[in-house]
Amino acid sequence: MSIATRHGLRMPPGQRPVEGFPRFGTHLHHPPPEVPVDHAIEVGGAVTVSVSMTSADLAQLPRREVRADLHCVAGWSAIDLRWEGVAFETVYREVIEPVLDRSAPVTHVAFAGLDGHRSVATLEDALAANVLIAENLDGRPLDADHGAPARLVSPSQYGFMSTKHLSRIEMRTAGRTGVPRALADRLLEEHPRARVWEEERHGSLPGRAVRPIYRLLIPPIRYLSARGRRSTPPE
Ligand SMILES: Nc1nc2c(c(=O)[nH]1)N[C@H]1C(S)=C(S)[C@@H](COP(=O)(O)O)O[C@H]1N2
Ligand SMILES: [Mo]
Repeated sequence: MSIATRHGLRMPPGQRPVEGFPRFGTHLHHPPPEVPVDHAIEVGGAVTVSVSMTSADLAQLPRREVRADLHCVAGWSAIDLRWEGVAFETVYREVIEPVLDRSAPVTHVAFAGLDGHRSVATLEDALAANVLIAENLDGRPLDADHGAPARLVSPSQYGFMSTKHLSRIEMRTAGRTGVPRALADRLLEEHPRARVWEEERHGSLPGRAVRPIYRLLIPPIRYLSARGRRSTPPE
């Protein structure tokens, strides 16, 4: 039985399963970034004092495991990944809320990676029970291809929300602002919620309508991310 048949019933609209878990993060088409020895996740934005979280700090918090598929907006899905780390909700309650600047309501959270990738989620979506700051995948520490040393994992949203190599969490009083000007930005305009079961694939066009455009991106992304891989791909 093919994995498409085995998983057909639980696939979100317009998604197809892939074998294994390819590296699809291709920000700026570079190999994965080097992680500084003193790496920490900075918490900034609408906070009264910025906080720096090392892996030792994360280790003090209760752990959570999330078993889920990861759905790239281009249309492929990696099936049955087992992530382990700390729920973002836990980090929010324990670390962020005590220092939150309450002079204006915080509505969004931005997650930035060491490679410059940045995702912006509503605070409500980020606080969903299955959103994790993951440090382990399938029982092993994250490798460079999949976001070492820690990444966001938000399985109910398209993959671009799941920022790898997480280096900064920014509390915000607004979402993404400004109108995209470059043609590429307008073609690939991100939906502010990006929920996979609602097929929120695009900011202003119906998800179904943009499926073929996004699908065209799969071969070039595969090529670029394979070129940038840190580990050797299997033959
Ligand atoms: N830092 C960083 N995070 C990222 C990306 C990236 O390029 N850089 N790509 C995003 C996209 S579009 C997807 S689909 C997933 C893919 O995760 P993977 O590279 O572990 O397969 O990572 C997301 N997180
Ligand atoms: Mo993606």
